[in-house]
Amino acid sequence: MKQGTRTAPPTFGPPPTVPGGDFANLTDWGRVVANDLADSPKYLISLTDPKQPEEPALEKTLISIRARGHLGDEQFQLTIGDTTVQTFSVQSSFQTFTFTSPAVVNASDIRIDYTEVLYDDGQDQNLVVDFIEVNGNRYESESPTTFSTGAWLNGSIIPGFGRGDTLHYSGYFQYDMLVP
Ligand SMILES: [Ca+2]
Repeated sequence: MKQGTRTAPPTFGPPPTVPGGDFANLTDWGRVVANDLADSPKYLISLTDPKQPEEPALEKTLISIRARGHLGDEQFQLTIGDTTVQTFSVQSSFQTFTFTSPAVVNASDIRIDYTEVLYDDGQDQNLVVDFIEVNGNRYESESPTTFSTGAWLNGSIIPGFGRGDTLHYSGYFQYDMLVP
């Protein structure tokens, strides 16, 4: 079967400028213009907030512990919240032990745990913690805001505040506590 005459594909030339001229392609031309406008950067609408939230600053906490043992073979654990983060071995003279937490830590979240206490044939292990520092702020173990559970005081071991800087029995120091 003989095919009919093909229509040439439309070409989009300049718009007609002469009234009464050939408007055959005006509709196509108008669509081209509309598409061009839509693609124009000045018509692009960003759906994202240009004010991106700032990256939170990296916070970390430097914790220092000044401690020694009576025998020099004692150990203690640094506990933050309810997580033991590191075990330290002390000597018989004071040393400063440090731990850097990648998070913000309040002094009251810090506990110095002393759990493995030996008393054998007069070999009396005791842990002495002079103080801790949290980002440079010092908290004394003997402070009335320090709670401890393993200090021998006045003939007995009773948990309480400001009971010295030595743990004679298994227990802990917790700092910067609200005194009831
Ligand atoms: Ca002290």
